[in-house]
Amino acid sequence: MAGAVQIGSSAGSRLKQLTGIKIEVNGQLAKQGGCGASSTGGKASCGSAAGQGDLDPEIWEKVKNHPCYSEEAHHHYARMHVAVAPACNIQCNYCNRKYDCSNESRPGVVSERLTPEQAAMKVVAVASEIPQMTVLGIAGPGDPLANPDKTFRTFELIAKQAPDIKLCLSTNGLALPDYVKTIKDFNVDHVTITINMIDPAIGKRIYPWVFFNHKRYRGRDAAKILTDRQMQGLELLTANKILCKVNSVMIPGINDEHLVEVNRAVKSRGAFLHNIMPLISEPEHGTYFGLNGQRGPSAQDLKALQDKCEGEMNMMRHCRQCRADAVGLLGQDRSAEFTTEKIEQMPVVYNLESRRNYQKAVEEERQAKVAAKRAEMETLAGELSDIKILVAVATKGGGKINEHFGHAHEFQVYEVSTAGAKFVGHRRVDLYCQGGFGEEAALETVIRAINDCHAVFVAKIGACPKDELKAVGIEPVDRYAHEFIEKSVISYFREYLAKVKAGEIVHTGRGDAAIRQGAFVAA
Ligand code: CLF
Ligand code: SF4
Repeated sequence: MAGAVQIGSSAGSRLKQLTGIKIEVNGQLAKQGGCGASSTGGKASCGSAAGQGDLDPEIWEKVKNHPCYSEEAHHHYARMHVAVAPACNIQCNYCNRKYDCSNESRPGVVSERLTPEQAAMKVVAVASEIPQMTVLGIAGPGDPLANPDKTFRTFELIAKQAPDIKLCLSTNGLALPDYVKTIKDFNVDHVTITINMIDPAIGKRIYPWVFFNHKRYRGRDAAKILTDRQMQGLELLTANKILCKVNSVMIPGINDEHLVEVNRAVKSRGAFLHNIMPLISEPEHGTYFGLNGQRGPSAQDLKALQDKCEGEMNMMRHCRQCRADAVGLLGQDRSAEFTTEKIEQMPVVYNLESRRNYQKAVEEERQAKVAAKRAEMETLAGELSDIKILVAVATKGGGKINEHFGHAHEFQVYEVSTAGAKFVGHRRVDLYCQGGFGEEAALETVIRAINDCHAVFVAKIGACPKDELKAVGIEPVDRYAHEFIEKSVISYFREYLAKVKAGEIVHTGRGDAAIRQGAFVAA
């Protein structure tokens, strides 16, 4: 039985090698089991922004510029997906074939399905235009391993034409054990498996059927086959030193409590990162869950579960549930700029040297950001307090507060305490500024989305939204415009703490916030 598989001592030491890294907390190096999780609540990214620490150089090379495997990298580096895999071998109750795979995408039809040749052409065109695009993923719209010929032909072409791009795939895991060797042979360094349960009794409420060995299985039998294959696939990936991230969809009342057990099971089998995502279940998507009133979690529910699972294993909290044809920084989808028709008109010059130079400049900025954060943390040295606050930040990337309130499609959320600043999620919102004036209805959605935050950091904000935010107890902060996020929020927190100590303000907790489901916000 999959749940009873024990990890041997050699696998255990492999796991330690994969996850045993040093991270920086309060300017000091502390040994931690996971990729950045700190028991004090501080957080460094996978491998740490400061450098590789004692992370195996091979692993460091794989994670340092991957926007999904490193929270810190996602501020600077982009990914793209190519939609070459239409078929699927299972049915999830949160998926409607008309839409992108919910495992790796927010709902929204894939604009174009591509042949491997078209996909390779698109990757080269995007890489020429977006030098920070470092990772190519195949994530649907079905399951890449249910479409093996198209998936591996695409990887083959890209490896030849754009050799500096890292290859990534996301699968439901059913076919995975049969393809681990092929994945390794094609130099695919990163694999995501979506694992929502390890108990078939729970699984049968999520998966009505799986198609395996030319036969359709239903109910408990289907879920048992799926979980066994997922665990076997994960163990094989670990044994072959292929980095594996596990995605789980949090479905309140079905697998929410169970995901703690899933976390333990995947951690013990060597998964590098665990990404718990909220269920997307709007009725208009036509999914079984959507049509039957199954709700998704609130922001507080999701954070509480992620916090509970954050032990030795790092939790991914910056996932944007991307489309299967997404392009750009996470949270900034540029796929509409790269349709096949537009690409055919583009002058494509793939210049490896200029890509390297661009990435060198990004590295320098990353180091400057770390130095600024470290210096700010020193000003908190010796402070003792249990107070933790959440703050929302408007950013266009680069780790800076560089977006206007009215232009933000999303806000990044940081938890700040005497242990430092920790990225804990993002909230999609409607654009407030619509054609030069503020949209009142949009402001309400912004407030609902960041209602658990004490402050919102922006590059600029108008007088009207400023007053309305203040009225609901969220402080608009624009004095750190264009500065580094973490340094700024730590500085704000130091002042906040000083005011609490001086009796100028009383610290009170904030309420819950709504996760906007499946939002696609057109500019
Ligand atoms: Fe794509 Fe997934 Fe690779 Fe990233 S996405 S295949 S690991 S390159 Fe990333 Fe998008 Fe979340 Fe996926 S933010 S949905 S975790
Ligand atoms: Fe849909 Fe992906 Fe599930 Fe297949 S694995 S049913 S494509 S969500």
